[in-house]
Amino acid sequence: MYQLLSHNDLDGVGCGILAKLAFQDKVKIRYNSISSLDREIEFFLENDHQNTFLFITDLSPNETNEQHLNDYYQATGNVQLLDHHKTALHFNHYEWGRVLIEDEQGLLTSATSLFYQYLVTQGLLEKTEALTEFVELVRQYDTWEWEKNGNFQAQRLNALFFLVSIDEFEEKMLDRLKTSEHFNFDEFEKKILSMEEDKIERYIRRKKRELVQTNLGDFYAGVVYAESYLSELGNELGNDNVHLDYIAMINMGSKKMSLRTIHDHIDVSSIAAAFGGGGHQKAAGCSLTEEAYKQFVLATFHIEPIPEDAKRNRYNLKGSASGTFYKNQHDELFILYSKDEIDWVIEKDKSPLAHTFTSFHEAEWFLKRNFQAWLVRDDVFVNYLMQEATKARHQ
Ligand SMILES: [Mn+2]
Repeated sequence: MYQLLSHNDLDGVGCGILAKLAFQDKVKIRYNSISSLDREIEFFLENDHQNTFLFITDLSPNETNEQHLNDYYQATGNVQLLDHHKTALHFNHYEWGRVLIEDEQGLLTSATSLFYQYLVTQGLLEKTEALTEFVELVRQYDTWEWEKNGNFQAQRLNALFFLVSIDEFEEKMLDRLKTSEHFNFDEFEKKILSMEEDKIERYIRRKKRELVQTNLGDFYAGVVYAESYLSELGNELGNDNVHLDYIAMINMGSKKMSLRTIHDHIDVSSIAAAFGGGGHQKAAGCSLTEEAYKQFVLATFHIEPIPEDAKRNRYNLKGSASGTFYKNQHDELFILYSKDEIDWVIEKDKSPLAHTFTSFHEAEWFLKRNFQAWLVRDDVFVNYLMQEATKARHQ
């Protein structure tokens, strides 16, 4: 017999689907959240399944269970952990641990891609085209490579995963992977997926208006309350607010916090680790501990959301050397311009700041971090210019 303990996200369930294809009814599968895994491991070890081979994928146990699993491995040889999270790298010290973030070709891995490779290499599963395509979609979604590649099939697969129950998803996928030559969505799925995409877009648009900006330690963070579509939301908020180091999405109901960054130089897994959580460099999570609550909720509750930059301007445009207009909540007006296209200047209420910048982006980054200003709409910009012109005429 086999037992698989895996994560309850698409990548974790991808492992479950592979296990069912490889072992059929000889495998028992339990999907877990990060926090429920250790209970499951204890339960497994207490119930003494000496002949059961245990797989753990996409998640890592705590120190106590690490020790107990090693004892179990010494006694039976029946454990294999496969993961791709940076916070799990120490499991490579064990014969039964394999944690790989990047494969031999330099591609980021996912638990599903590692498990697929493992099962095929061990002769437990036969490689097929449909299966390889499915595993690749899961990998691209889990590592966010789909975005770079514009691979919306991967995003759609995850959307479908959230639209149906895990059981239903497993059943649909198993059926397709066993019978189809290639991995595709059917007409009905395409229809509901397009409805779902509209819904996600509306949700994200609403959440964009609720984002608050705060300075925490060395970092500037955007904080928002959210419980759905966290990957898409975190990514869009990050891309819309490149001046923020990371986005913290707080789910008050489950008392959990998800962190996302779009920046290569920020590691949100280390920020999550400070609150007892973990994850990847660009996506991590933790419980909303007392301390996290104080910093991210209590201290930010009074802060007004940052208005978004005006979207449909024709005149007040970013990067224009003659000047781009911004405003903040204290009604201060900022003009960002360059006299020589080399030095960029921020003018605050008509007097230039001492500090100059080497690019528009650097200047805007500084402005947004320190003054929480947003790009004003054309009408504000035009009114200002008209007032100035009137003043000049009367002088
Ligand atoms: Mn994963």
